[in-house]
Amino acid sequence: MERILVIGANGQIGNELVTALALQHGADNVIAADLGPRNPFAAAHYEAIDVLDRRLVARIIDTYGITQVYQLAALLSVTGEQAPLKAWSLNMDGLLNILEIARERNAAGKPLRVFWPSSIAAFGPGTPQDNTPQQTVMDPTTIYGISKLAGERLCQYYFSKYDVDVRSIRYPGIISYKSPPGGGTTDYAIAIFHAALRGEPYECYLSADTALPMIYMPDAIRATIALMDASADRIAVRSSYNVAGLSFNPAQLADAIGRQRSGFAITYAPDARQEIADTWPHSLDDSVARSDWNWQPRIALAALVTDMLANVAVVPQEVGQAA
Ligand code: AKB
Repeated sequence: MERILVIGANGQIGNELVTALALQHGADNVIAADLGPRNPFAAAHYEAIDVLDRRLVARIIDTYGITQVYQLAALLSVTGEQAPLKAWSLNMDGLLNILEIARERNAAGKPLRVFWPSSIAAFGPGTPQDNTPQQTVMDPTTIYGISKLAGERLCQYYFSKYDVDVRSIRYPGIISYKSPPGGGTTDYAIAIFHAALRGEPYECYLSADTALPMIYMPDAIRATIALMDASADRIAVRSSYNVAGLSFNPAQLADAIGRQRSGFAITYAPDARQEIADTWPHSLDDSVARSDWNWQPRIALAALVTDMLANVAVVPQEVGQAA
């Protein structure tokens, strides 16, 4: 029986992951944790903890007899640029704390399986942008991307040196409707739906032809859980796996929305986020994830648009703007 701790549970991924894990393992076996007060999760347990407090995290892990930790707490690409030192400290020390706890537990014969999210932000201007391979040049330009690349190397290091069973995905931009994203470059692909539902035109902060890899939340959750459920001998990559969902640019997304919401209009006013997006891949080669643990995306663009339009709540202000 697994006992699972999700740190960063109030965030965009954490919120939906907790629900999915509670369905799979039973609500009593999932402990949601974050800085703030509890969200109304399906999980039976909630702990207010700071991932930077290693002693407290270790105590929670012992108290609940945790066997798997998902460490999701992080600052993303846009908010990271606004507070680079805070982003570095949270993104790196948060991961290191969990890896160190896992190392100690391995030594004590109480292994802990760890999930940690990397990102397409770990790539950079020297990376081939089309069908970006699993192994390639990685020269990130944002503090977020640098922390993701360093984190990938830490994951590989703790696996090679201490046999820590750590697993990771390089998430594309994640599109979802249940909770807003928090300060990413790919957030336009959510904000655009809110504008469409308000019946307003959308002013996009990226240019019309800026293609980026994206994934719909149900696919992202499926990939995450499939990777964590795979037997260890299937996991050949201990840094982080490329996982692709779909790939499109703002003009293609606006066109797909326009087919289902006639009259929808988009304008373009690229800002500083354009410079970040210009260094990221257009699309990913995820053949290694497909062959290692049978990854297959399910949701195509038209179906994603239908589902988002049916489920996004109409909110008064746009989400996904840089603060
Ligand atoms: C961001 O835009 O910063 C994130 C990411 C791609 O990791 N969504």
